[in-house]
Amino acid sequence: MKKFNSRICELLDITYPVFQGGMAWVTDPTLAAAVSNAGGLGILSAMNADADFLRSQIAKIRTLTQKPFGVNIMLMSPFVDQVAQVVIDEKVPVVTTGAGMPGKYMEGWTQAGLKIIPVVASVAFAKRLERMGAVAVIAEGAEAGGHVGDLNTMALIPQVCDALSIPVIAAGGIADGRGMAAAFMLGAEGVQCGTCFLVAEECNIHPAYKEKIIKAGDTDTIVTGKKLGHPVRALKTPFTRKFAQMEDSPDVTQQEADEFGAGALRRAVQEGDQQMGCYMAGQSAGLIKKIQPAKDIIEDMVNQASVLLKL
Ligand code: TUI
Repeated sequence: MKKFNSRICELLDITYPVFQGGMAWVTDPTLAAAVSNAGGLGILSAMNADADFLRSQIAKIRTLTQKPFGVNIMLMSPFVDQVAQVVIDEKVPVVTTGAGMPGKYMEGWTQAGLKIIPVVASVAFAKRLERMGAVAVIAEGAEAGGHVGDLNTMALIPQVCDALSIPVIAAGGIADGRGMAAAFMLGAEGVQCGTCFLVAEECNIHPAYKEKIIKAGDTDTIVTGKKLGHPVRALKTPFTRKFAQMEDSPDVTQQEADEFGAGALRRAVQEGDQQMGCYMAGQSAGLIKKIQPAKDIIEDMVNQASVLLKL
């Protein structure tokens, strides 16, 4: 296969410009190392956990791969200050951020020589982070799973590419080589995928979660939390239907919605809870048909994309 014309591969010393998005409760060292060993960038999730948890995850991944890997810092985490220091102490090769503005950490991180790649959902945000020293941005459209912004990938990516000089990685709705090629046509130099890695053999989520992704069709996700809480895309299940009903009710408070949602992702990932689990997934779930090793997911994607892009 010919090489992708991507600054991302040179910048990060990876073979393929394919990131596995950091997903709370999902991306453990086994999955992230499998992706990095296959030539992509595996990304651990600092999620809502403390410094000790992240330190142990980093120690473990270092036993599983010699290749670069990333850590995703979820900026709404109550432990964000702690984990922001851990990535410096551990000299993590790449740090991605999500669900907020990493502004107050940027100076410390860039002075420590870390490569910071924030997730952005708008042009204004992307420009600010370029000025603050981000080496690239991940522009994520609302087709993505989990916490989402307003704009869709098709409109967001070219506008962010036009506004920045640093490379842009596209995310949201990309699960095969067609999506990857389309992202490159829009100006992206890499892709980040989450949903398609949920069904990787090395992904240690409950089998019921994988089965739901494989069975999902095009219209089987919904965004809840637009009125109460934070917008989150997940599979339509009893949990999301109940959450949507609560949002429509004038009597339900933000606190009640938060309490209802607390722990719902963990219940899906670890217990396969059919009633009270929140199965976060992107609109690309309808494209995903089988469980396969992370290496095959990546190679199928880059092979198809390189044919389409005539590389
Ligand atoms: O962060 C994500 N996806 C996530 S985080 C998460 S954990 C969670 N669980 C329940 C409720 C909320 C979060 C699950 N999935 N993706 C990266 C991402 N970041 N997508 C969109 C954004 C984003 C949106 C707005 C980044 C910055 C932003 O700035 C707006 C502002 O002014 O803060």
